[in-house]
Amino acid sequence: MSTTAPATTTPATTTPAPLPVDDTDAFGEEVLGDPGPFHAALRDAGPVVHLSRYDVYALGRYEQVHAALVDWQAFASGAGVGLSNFRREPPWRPPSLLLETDPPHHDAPRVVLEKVLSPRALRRLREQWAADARDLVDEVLREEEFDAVPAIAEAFPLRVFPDAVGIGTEGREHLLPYGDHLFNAFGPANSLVARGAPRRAEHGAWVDAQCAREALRPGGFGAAIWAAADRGDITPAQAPLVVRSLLSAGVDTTVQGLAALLHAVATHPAQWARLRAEPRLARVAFDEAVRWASPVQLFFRTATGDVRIGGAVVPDGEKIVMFLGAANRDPRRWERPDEFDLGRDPSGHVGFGMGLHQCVGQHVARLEAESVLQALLERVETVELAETPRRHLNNTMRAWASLPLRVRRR
Ligand code: PQP
Repeated sequence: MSTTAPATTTPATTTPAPLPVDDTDAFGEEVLGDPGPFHAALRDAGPVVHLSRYDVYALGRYEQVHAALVDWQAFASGAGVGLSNFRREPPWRPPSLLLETDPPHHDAPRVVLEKVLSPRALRRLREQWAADARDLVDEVLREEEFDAVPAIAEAFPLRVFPDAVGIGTEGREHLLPYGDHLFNAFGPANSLVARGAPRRAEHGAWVDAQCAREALRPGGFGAAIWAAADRGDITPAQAPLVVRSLLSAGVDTTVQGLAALLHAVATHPAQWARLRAEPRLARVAFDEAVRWASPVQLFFRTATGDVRIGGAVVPDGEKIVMFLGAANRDPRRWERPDEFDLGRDPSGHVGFGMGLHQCVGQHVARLEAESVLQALLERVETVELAETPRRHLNNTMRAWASLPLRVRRR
């Protein structure tokens, strides 16, 4: 089957360019702990590289990652957006109606969720979340030193998001491990996946139970999804899976987005000072942190035909991994890409993806981040690392386990 040619393809008549090969374990502890050198090697090797260890094709340059993200016809999501190819092996859970589908099936759930999570729909949460952030930060700032991962990055999303969805208060401790396993499961079946496997059924059963109409309080995102089913915008059979997407996508991602932002400001005192002087930069600060850290490091697609990328050919049905974190630091696209800099325009980064599947929850993430950052800016003069921070390894997320901070109050 032929595909619509993105701008980066070459005419089908030319001989395919030789494909660089890299045998690095892209999901080994060394790369997960410090992906920068691997990403640089990938970008420099060429527009597309064969990762021999997993027999997949890798994109590390901004141009090709962007082109793949916006070309959903050639780069499909329906066979899964992890390493596992749903055409060849069964998925570990029923596929997501948002993430792991293509048009036309993708579109109705997407339109519903777009409306439920739109900036307009979130306006009613702004005041409450600002107050919640001030309360949390006041509590945390009773100490001069604290671990910002549990104290802020985890505490804030867990305080506001499950309530916004409208689930009950019992069992919320399942949310983070469920998400951690989900994001590991987009990678290979390595020790990180093995570690999560024993409890995944338990976490999954709890999450699934929260998706029923009866489990969701009126007024929340979950009830709004069921209301869309009542209107016929989606089917009643789709509603629980759309709610599951919220619970899958909405916690670990924002936890690590907040952690990335806190790590960025704690290690860039001049940028913190600039934010203090110009609090309107809070929005740019979060986007620049998402570009700089890329909490979601990668997603896969599946070639829907022989797809030409920069002169090479990826065969039909093969998996392609898009290294969002590498694209977000590609010197071909960004000046001084490794610097966290509030002076740049980070828009166009692919940390939230791009195109049809671009993060539908990004307004929620931005509102959470701005609420927390605002509360901190009002109260904190200086912020720095108190100790060396510690990574949490995950196959697809760039995450912190611990971020010890020292602050001076204003
Ligand atoms: C990064 C949807 C989106 C959000 C799902 C699902 C899971 C994760 C994510 C990834 N996601 N930001 O299950 O529908």
